[in-house]
Amino acid sequence: MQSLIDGSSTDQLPTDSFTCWIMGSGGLSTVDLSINPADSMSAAPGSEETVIQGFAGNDIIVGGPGDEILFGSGSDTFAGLQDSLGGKAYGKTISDFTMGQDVLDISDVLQGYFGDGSDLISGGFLSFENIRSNVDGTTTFTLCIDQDGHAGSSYSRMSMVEMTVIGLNLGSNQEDHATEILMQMLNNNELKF
Ligand SMILES: [Ca+2]
Repeated sequence: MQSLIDGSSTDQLPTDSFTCWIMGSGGLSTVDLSINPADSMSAAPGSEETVIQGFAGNDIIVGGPGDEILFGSGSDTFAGLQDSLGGKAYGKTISDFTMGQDVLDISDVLQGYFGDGSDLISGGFLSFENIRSNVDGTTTFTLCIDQDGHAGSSYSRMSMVEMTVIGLNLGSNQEDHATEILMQMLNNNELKF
């Protein structure tokens, strides 16, 4: 950790990080982390993000209130994403969401949703934005959420998490990609709502 000296042209922000290893014994392991990142909101992207990493095995990775990068191996459930909402600098990043393995739990974010998931886009609850294919075959997008959908007026659309996903199969029509992502996640039971 470096010292931050006000007023010097050679100031550098401290760049601490830690890794949280969650080791289970065959079942699910849980951990609740409460993290207050440094107070600067103007630092370069990444420098104020906390990295939370699951271990091999099946973990429930619960985000805290700060800007975080979440990833793990095994079959992981990513939750606690409601803490991304509301003025965070960068929000959450899930860097290795794997189709057929991982689960995104937004059950505590949605308000009053009782559907089967297929109308999450049309109902205005979810939007998949800035979808782009990476050279390594993964897909990256920003998942935005309106907690009570088009019909509710208590919440409006906010960016929730940037996800890089392994194993999506997207067609050639860009306008279909959001629906394709939603349906593939639903078909794999990878969206808990
Ligand atoms: Ca709304």
